[in-house]
Amino acid sequence: MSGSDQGRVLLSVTGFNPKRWYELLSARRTVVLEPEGARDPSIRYAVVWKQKPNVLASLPNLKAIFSIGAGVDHLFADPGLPDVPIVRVVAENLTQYMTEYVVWRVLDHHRQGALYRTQQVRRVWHEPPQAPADEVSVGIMGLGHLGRAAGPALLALGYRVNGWTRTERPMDGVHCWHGRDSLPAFLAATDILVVLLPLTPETRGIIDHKLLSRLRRDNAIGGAVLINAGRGKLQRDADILRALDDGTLMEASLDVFEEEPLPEASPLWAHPKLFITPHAAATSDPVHLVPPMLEQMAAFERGEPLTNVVDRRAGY
Ligand code: NDP
Ligand code: OXD
Repeated sequence: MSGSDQGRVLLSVTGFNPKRWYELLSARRTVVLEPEGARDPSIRYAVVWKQKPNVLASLPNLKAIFSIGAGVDHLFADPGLPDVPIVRVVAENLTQYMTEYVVWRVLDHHRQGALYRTQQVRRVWHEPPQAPADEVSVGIMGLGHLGRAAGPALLALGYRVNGWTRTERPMDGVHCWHGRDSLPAFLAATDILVVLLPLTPETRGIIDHKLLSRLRRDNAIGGAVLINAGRGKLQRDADILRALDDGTLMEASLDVFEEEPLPEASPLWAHPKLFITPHAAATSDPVHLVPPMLEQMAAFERGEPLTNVVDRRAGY
């Protein structure tokens, strides 16, 4: 095999138009879209987001799968996922977007954005008491590529920062806990909870009412806050509503939901204490993500190892 036929790429995407991904990948590879790609023996790589089940299983010479996102739960949902390396997105551009989102939401909750928006609508001129950042503890669940970038940005603003991980991960300036047993202590020291976990069998449904009730409510900002930009199935939407209604949570920001798009009939939309974005915290921009994917394919063909490979046993 030679030229552009060497290592063809299947682009398999649901939920958005992959035109730009197709154009940019085509600069260096022959790209095949479904359904033409099915069973094509010249396909070596698949670039995917929520691919249709069993599509990848039909490719006899697939060598590696590239996830269009940092999260790979969409891949593990496929019963026919082939046993080839999975490369996920780790990119400065995406990390920067997530840091912006986390800082934006933490600041808005801490600086009482919802209250001021309500006051403005009512033309109310009133300055409520304001807690300084160094009296507020932000706890990040998941100090991976995204959490480790958000942490220093929050520290630079003066917040106290806590972190919770699966394995031991010390981090300068951050009070770190790891493992399930330490979760209550981490939550009890946290006013604003930021969730940046991957969705795995261990983390599914972890953000429930019981967990939220362990957050510190007697604090400088007057209550507990949840910010979830990890995955929707980490949380129980109904528990969050209940927590907002019974005062367990003062406010929340959700970027992700159990069902996406969030159904029009969902009561979450209209909740006055909830700030909603449509899974937009850190978008995958093909202009930034396709070049490193193409470079990885070329390096792999030169015999070099792939990077940012998913640990299948851990599930992320
Ligand atoms: P990483 O894999 O780099 O980090 C994951 C972190 O979660 C690690 O610190 C890991 O612990 C921790 N973790 C995993 N499982 C557990 C567990 N059972 N208990 C405690 N901690 C756990 O991922 P990223 O930081 O790159 O991304 C995180 C997630 O963010 C993605 O999986 C995706 O779901 C989501 N995301 C959302 C986006 C959006 O727009 N809303 C955009 C991009 C990503 P340890 O360090 O010990 O391994
Ligand atoms: C991702 C996402 O995982 O956008 O990158 O959700």
